[in-house]
Amino acid sequence: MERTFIIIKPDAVQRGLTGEIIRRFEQRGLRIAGLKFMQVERVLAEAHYAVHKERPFYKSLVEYIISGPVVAMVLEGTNAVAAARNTIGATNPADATAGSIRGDLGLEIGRNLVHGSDSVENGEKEIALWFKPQELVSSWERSTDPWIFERR
Ligand code: IDP
Ligand code: MG
Repeated sequence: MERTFIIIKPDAVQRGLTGEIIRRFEQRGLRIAGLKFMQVERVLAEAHYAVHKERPFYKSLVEYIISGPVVAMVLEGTNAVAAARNTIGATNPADATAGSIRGDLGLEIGRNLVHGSDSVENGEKEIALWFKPQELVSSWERSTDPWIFERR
């Protein structure tokens, strides 16, 4: 089962949107495999966003992610990476379509509410960075699974 890594960022937590955002992923059919509420340490934020190190927004991005607690999540399901990215919407909420999390709940790129992995490979790397193996409940049997995943 494909897995993806999600962060409910500090702005979303502060705005009381944690439940609303989890609801959208659950209703999409994605299954929770890991979930924790945490204050992110600077070293972890820097490692997570290392690919953006040379970008002008890197410093403010790290400050944003450590500015308050976040919810870190692992979701699994068919095409979990692409499904979650579509549910999240475009990076800039100004460009995100209505119906997506960013399109419905945000206005600015620097306050875009959620992170979602951009590939299966990066997803696995991010999961390993953020979660210990024993913190994950992978491939558990959800009673609705046969109504969401067609097994052929
Ligand atoms: P993504 O979150 O949609 O994958 P990335 O390009 O990976 O977008 O950028 C990571 C994060 O960096 C974005 O979610 C956003 O919070 C922030 N970011 C990206 N581009 C800009 C920018 O031009 N200005 C300010 N923040 C940005
Ligand atoms: Mg990204």
